[in-house]
Amino acid sequence: MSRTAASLLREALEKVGVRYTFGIPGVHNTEIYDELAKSPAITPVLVTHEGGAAFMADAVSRSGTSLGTLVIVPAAGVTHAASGIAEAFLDGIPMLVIAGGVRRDTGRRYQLHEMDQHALLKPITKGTWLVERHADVIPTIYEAVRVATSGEPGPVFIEIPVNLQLLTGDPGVVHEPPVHVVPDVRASAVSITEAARLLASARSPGLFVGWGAVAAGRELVALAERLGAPVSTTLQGVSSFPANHPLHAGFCLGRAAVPAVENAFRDCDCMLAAGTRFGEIATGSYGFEPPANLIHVDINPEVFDANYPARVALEGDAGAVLRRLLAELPAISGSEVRRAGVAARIAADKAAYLDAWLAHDPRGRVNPARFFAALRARLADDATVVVDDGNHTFLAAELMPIHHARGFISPTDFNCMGYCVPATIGAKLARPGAQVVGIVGDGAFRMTALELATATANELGVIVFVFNDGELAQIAQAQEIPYNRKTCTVLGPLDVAGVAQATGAAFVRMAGDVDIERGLDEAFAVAAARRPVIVDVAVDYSRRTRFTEGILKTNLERFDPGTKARLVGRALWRRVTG
Ligand SMILES: Cc1ncc(C[n+]2csc(CCOP(=O)(O)OP(=O)(O)O)c2C)c(N)n1
Ligand SMILES: [Mg+2]
Repeated sequence: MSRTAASLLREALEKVGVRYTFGIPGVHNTEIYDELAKSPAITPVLVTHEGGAAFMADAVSRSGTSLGTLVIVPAAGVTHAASGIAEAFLDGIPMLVIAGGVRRDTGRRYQLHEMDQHALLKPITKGTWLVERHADVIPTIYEAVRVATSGEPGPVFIEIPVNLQLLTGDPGVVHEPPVHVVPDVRASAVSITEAARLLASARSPGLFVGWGAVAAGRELVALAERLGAPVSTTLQGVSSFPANHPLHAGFCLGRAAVPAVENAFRDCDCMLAAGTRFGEIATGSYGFEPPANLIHVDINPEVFDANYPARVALEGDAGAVLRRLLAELPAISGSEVRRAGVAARIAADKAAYLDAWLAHDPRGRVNPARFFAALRARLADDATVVVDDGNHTFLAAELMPIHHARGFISPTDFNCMGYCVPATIGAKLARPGAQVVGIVGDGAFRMTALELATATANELGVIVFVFNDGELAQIAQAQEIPYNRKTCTVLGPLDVAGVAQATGAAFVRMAGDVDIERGLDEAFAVAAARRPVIVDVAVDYSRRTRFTEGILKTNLERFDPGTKARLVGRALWRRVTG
């Protein structure tokens, strides 16, 4: 029977398990929306801006419950969504991007929304497809989903011209989605044995884990315990190892690391890194040197030796490789004693770091450490914390313990401000029964705050904590010493309560430490009643994160002596002249 491409698309999306689509209808996709309205399995979510749609879809995928999907108009919808697509691309997040396309059957030029979408999206997707026949709709979606979810995941793009959506055609034979059997370990047995030998003979082994190992929590815990090794995480991988495990040392490595990591890894002579590319953020601007005995586990072989040479590179799915490694690992004498010593030192260092933060005077404002401690106490272990990009991100990474895999979602390597509010909405849709909170800087909040109207419309009880310091702090702090002036990083006033009123969210103000408990009481009560709430947190940013201090030092030292002298000279001169 002849069918439209819109109905074929709906069937394909249902068969691959899509639960939500995000986007805005236009003349090039209303046939698809009309089909989605009939679907018992898929809810099409109307957003405020396609950029928000892409961040929502990204967060759905990161939550691990279904594949984040966009249904958007060509050209303008695609360019609006591009930031979120690129974030997913650089962070290795699967995403299905479906746009309508201009008619290919009229011979007309200069149609509405006519542009080469494939050229635009090529560098920020794993693949793009233009569907040219009805019979290709379902197989194309299956193939695109395979590409998006295999190897290092990423976004894919499919354009379905509007004439195919409107007109019927031969659907071909409709199959179920194929099951792809991919070897999950490509590393050789010899290299796995070698890695096990290196780890077993190390005096001070350490684990460094990224988002690529987020599904390998059980194996990582087993390995850390067998070795008695401390564990550090990347920013994106904050949730890849439970922070309430005694061997969890904390965030980052080298100069930008928290003290517990700094001490635990000081004498590290063999590092196993899993699911990280050693990117700029992960390494605090490359501010650390791994030991010569570096064992690198990743599903993407391109990352090996890219920034740091690996003694042993193990290609494959992190969980599968680690299971093989555990099977090869001999009994290690003395690892019990090492484990107790490492854990004791980590506990002491974490307590001292927290105490130093709590002792810091927030000058009548909210002490970030006190805020995170109170928030942690309110959250269940399986809660999701979504952040944006800014100083608040690194405060959260250093001070907010995350207990659950996928419980920390951050826009990392594309580092796109504006991510948090829509991603919080996506994460809540993905896991409606879980607590989902966003933490966002006041600068990033302005970019996408109106998306909270989407939360209100969908009765989503999300809490968005706006860390309101009046500045683009992460950049302003970096300007302070070298420039001694804050060009374009001091924000004009914003009536956050007005934003709440405009979007239908509730509003809570937290002006100082004394308001923290009451503010959280109010916010969680509103969220439980399925209404979004904005909490305006008058945060104190006068104490720097270890991350910011570390990267500033690392970057300054990297300059050649002449440049260093010029920059230091300029800073000193400005300090004298004002
Ligand atoms: C789209 C985009 N524009 C600019 C930047 C550069 N940038 C990184 S962090 C930051 C400051 C963010 O300010 P805010 O949201 O207030 O967070 P805070 O640092 O104050 O916590 C800026 C401007 C970026 N990462 N993304
Ligand atoms: Mg700010």
